[in-house]
Amino acid sequence: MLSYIAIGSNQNKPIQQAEQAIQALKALPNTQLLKCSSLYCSRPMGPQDQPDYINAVVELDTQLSALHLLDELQKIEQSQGRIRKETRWGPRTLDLDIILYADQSINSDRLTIPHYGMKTRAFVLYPLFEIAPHIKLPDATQLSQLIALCDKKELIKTSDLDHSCSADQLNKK
Ligand code: PH2
Ligand code: MG
Ligand code: MG
Repeated sequence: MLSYIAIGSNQNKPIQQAEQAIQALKALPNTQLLKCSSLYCSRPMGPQDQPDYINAVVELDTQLSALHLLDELQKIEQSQGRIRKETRWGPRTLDLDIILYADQSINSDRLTIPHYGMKTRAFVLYPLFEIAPHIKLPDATQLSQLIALCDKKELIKTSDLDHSCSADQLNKK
């Protein structure tokens, strides 16, 4: 099954966290990592008193079920020091979200697929569009339609970070 995973980090060297997560995703059982977007830097959604985020999206081809994949992603989050807190949209060393799993719609206690926020979040849509510009959601919405409606805001590829960027961004390098 093709599945797309959104990676996010804003703690403890986020670029390294994202790169380490990509290596861990490559090593998942019965799974191949087919594509990987650039890393992007963005302002935090939610509480503003937290560092900028690094985000990316990868494409997996996996034989794991969606729930088994979720178990594996949570193991990776934990191995990279994720501590679950009550604060909604608060800082985290690593967040791995299944945004799409084949053409399935899933609504269970543990899993909502497509990911509930993906349709409006630039830091998910643009990295996804980079690696899968022609995909559709289970409800037949084209990704390109969502992109057309979504402001890119201050989403910057980390490879484009330069002297004009904030100290906060440069600290992540
Ligand atoms: N994740 C959050 C909260 N806010 N902001 C950005 N820019 N990127 C994220 O991945 C993100 C966020 C909690 O999951
Ligand atoms: Mg998330
Ligand atoms: Mg999550």
